[in-house]
Amino acid sequence: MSKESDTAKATRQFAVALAIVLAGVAVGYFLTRSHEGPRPRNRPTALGHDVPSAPNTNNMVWIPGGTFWMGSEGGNPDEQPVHQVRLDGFWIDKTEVTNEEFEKFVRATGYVTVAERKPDPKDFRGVPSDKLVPGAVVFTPPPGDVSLENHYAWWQYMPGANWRHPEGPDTTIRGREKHPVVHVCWEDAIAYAKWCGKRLPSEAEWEYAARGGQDRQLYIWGKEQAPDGQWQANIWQGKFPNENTMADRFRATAPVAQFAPNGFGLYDMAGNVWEWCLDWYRPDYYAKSPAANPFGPLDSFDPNEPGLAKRVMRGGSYLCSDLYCTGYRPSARMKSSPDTGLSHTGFRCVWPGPPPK
Ligand SMILES: [Ca+2]
Ligand SMILES: [Ca+2]
Repeated sequence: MSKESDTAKATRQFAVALAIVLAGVAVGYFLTRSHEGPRPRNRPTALGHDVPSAPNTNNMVWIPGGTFWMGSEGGNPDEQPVHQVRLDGFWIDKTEVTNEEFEKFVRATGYVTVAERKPDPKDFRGVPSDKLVPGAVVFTPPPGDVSLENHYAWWQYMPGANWRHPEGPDTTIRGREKHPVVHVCWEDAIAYAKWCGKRLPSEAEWEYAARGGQDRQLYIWGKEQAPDGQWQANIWQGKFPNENTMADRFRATAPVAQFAPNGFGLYDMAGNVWEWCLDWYRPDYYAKSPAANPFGPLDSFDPNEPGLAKRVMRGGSYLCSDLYCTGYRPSARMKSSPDTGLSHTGFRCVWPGPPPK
């Protein structure tokens, strides 16, 4: 499956390293693989936070409890085994959290996202402090064809990029108020969710909600990718990563809710931006998952980067090309380091009941 976000933390570290290389300090590529270093990143921790008090449910949908088949027989190994999961009912946001909504949170609390903070020297030992500048990793299409094996060819660390300035200091979210907020890491998403009395969805809740009552379907809208030639989600058409035909009308993020909702009335459960889930990521979890209300394993393991703990992300993004990534399938799993925000990653929240009167 996609390596689009698989190495998100590596990308961030690589990008910082790149800035340093450019400054003449030859630490280069080594940093991208030095995760086993100083940081105790793989510790089990509590799931998140307390069950919230009643939030505003105006922009939420009640998902009745039930059972569904989680995973995909035809998908990647980490989507198997397909197993039946039973869930209690819950409320979930109809859309991804928008810039406008996130701005309300920041105005009310003064919260500063991780991408806006100076990187902690403890995480980047050997790097001169003056080279550790706040910033974020931005999708930057290369001018020509590149190997799809080399994701560094299209991710670039941009000093000054963050949720307010998605493509760098000279860019703005003005005019993008209804777009999903991006460059928010898992920790930022948790802070937002707490503030509004919600939490992040478990991975099982997310997949159940995404399927919209259409059990065991390849896409959230059914079996066909583009029925009657109509794209059903904001993904990528054309030759990734340097040719974007925009057949779905959108080059990058789209305002939320530009495509038909799924069977539960939820928008952009496929594409637009990846969405953080509560769970730690392990590729073998489905073989051990409890049958009812699973909340993921107690620790994380990614065989590609064993020293780096990762949380689950779901749903794919505007960068999902069929050449490279089919992460917009409802069963597809992705993972990233919880302190990494990216220009194609956001979130939505849930609230575990009670049901509407
Ligand atoms: Ca698109
Ligand atoms: Ca999405």
